[in-house]
Amino acid sequence: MSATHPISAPAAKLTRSQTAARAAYVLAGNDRGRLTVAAPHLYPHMWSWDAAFIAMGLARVSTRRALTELETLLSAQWRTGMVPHIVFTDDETGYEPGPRRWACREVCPDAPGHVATSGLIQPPVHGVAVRRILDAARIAAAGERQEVVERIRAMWPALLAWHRYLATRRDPEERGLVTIYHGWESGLDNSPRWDAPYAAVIPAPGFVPFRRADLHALSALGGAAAQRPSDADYTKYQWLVEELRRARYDDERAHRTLSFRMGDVLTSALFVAANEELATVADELGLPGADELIGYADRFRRGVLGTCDESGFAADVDLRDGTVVRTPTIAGFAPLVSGGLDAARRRALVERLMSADWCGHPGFVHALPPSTSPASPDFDPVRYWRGPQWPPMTWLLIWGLERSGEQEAAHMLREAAIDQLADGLFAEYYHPFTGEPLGARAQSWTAAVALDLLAT
Ligand code: 2M8
Repeated sequence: MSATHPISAPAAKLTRSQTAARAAYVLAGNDRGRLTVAAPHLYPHMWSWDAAFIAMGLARVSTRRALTELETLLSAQWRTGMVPHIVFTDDETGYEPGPRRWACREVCPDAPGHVATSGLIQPPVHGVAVRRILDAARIAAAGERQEVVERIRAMWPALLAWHRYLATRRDPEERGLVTIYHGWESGLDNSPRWDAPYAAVIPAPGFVPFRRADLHALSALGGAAAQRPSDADYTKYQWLVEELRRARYDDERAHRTLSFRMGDVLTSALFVAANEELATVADELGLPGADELIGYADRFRRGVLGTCDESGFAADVDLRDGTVVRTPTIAGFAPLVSGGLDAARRRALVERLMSADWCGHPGFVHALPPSTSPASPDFDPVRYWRGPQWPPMTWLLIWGLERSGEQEAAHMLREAAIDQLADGLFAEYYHPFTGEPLGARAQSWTAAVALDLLAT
């Protein structure tokens, strides 16, 4: 096991090549052999969508190591096809909720027996990573490319099973929206998107929340409590885990009993894109399932577009009563990832993204997307997904803009992102008005997107 490399602020902004070198150093420090921990102290395990971003970054260093990341994640896949949101390392790290709290193996026969996992999902960006690893292998030696192709072939059934799981058990009514059972499943944990639905999540009397390890992990940096979700939020997060455990992680039961059941528009858009990316891999390598994947992409694109207002801004749907939940959060830009808007609405949405209500706020240090609009009363510039700028989100929007043919906006965001990352700290998120690093440092997915942005 390699030790985590210490990281402190460099005296001056780094050059591009220095930033890339330091990003690779951070990933190497977080490498535990066959997986990369999401962050050294705060997140000492493998997270599902972090792993996909990490694989994209690693692909710029070693396509072989990048594939190992995805193979480790997929080796923890459930019998249903579900890819869990956390794969726990062997360590007794103190992260909460840890394996004992989830008790997946104990209560659900679909959970893998050889490794402890959580019982939730995260956004399915893995297909995007597979596509990029295959592309990165184009410039590799013939032997390496051959190995990459063979290893993608070997993981193909698991990838298809993952997408089938999402398209069936997480969209049983075929609305084209991925159902999530917990804000954690969205990856945007305490986003204002979930404030209204969380009002219906009421812990049973006598429920005792566990100790918050996150605040302890960040205590050395100061100001942790203001940068993380509140205690009230955390109690609800823990209660929902309890509800899921009581439902024995059974999707059919969860759909009937959980007090949080949302159609997540951003996850759905990412699912569209991942299906399309994987379909191109299927075509290129002669693998089965391309039509099925395109079918899923079409259904979920219709689902995403069905939530949009006249300007193309998307919304989530409360699946318990059908309410459309419209919030000024970054998820509204989902159609820039899924595609499908007509040119006029797409233009309007890009203009909105670059406007003073979003990236173009005159007070921002970097013209990058905040997780919540600064024009919203719910905006909080330091608190996690309620305002700060998150490099992986920036990456997704750059990628989406490039795919939609919006090269100019993509270029502006790319340059601003590279400038933000030249602080060399690879923070989890950044204060939009001061540029200050927030949350964890040496966060793996931040380092990974830096490597990718600097290589292309
Ligand atoms: C954050 O979520 C975890 C729970 O899954 C946590 O706060 O403990 C989110 O930012 C999530 O999107 C991310 O994948 C994870 C690890 O970086 O941390």
